[in-house]
Amino acid sequence: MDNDAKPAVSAERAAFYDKIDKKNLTPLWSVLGDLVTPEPRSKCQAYLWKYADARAALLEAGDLITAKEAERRVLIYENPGLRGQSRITTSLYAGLQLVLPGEVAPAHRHTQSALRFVMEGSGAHTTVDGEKTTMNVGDFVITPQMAWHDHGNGSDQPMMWLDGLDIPLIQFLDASFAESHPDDEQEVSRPSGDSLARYGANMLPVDYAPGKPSSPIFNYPYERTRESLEVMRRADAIDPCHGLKMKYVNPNDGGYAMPTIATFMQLLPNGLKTARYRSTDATIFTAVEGRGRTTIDDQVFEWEPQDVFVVPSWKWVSHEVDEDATLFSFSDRAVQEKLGLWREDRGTNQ
Ligand code: 1HN
Repeated sequence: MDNDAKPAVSAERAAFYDKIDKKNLTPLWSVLGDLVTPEPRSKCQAYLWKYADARAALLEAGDLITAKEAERRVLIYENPGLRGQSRITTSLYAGLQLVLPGEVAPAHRHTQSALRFVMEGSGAHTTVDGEKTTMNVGDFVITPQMAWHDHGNGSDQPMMWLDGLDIPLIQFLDASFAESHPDDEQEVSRPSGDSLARYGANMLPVDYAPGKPSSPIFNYPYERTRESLEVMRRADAIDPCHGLKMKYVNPNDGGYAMPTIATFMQLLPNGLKTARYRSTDATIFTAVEGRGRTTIDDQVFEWEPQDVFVVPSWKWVSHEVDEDATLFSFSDRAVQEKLGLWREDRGTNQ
């Protein structure tokens, strides 16, 4: 299993393989080394997309198609190692979405879970299961599986956010269901801020019984996240691999906000150079504040706010900053942990 040599193909074996191929049979010994590898060998590549490039292309798309006609006006971040598959990693999808002033992205729902991470603009909204949430830069908003959701922009500025969905995972499982709402915008049935007040104040309604696998909180505002990190830095030792890193949690059970996608925010204080680290969850990062450099194996990627970069499974990663920086990230760690597959290596044995 840990050597790549395949059994030699004699004329007799080749003839046999051809013969059984017609019956849709294949010898395991020809493919075993690619199926069960001693460690992850991903086609996913380390890569960085400059925000300025993606933003300019998306604004151009804004002149070509409306949000309504497109259903969602999004440019997909396609991993260069996985072109044509609408994937940023093998298990996750990411895109940059634009909603122009006055537009509506019509209501629909699907089995795929989605996150929004706001890149630019303020005052646009998304309505999820009857609650309207206003979005501001750095806010992390979730759309749980089969939750009705539509977006609108009543502000006078273009609104752009990073979408993250578990599309490849659901595709792999052949479990995709989707439907359009009869109306472009669903009816609002709960006041704005209701879910945050009810479930996001370190309390829960006394007789509340969680019924769904995702967090009942739809919007985790950046202001609160940032404040937590700022207070923590006064007392906490800075982790050599992560700086100060928090995970977004589901108040029902302390797990991740969604069953398939884990999300994080970390503060890298000015001057920090993190120790190298690797884990089995390929991770998508975007900077909110500050500039820095991330080394992935031997490649160096320089980033600034709103750039998006991806670290493949089991590649060594370290970050370096010359000013305070905050990084949002997401991965399939939520799935891997449930399956007992997630591994990390803090570099201490090398
Ligand atoms: C979706 O529903 C949204 O609601 C964005 O904003 C991107 C990509 C594929 C499938 C559904 C959204 C999507 C999507």
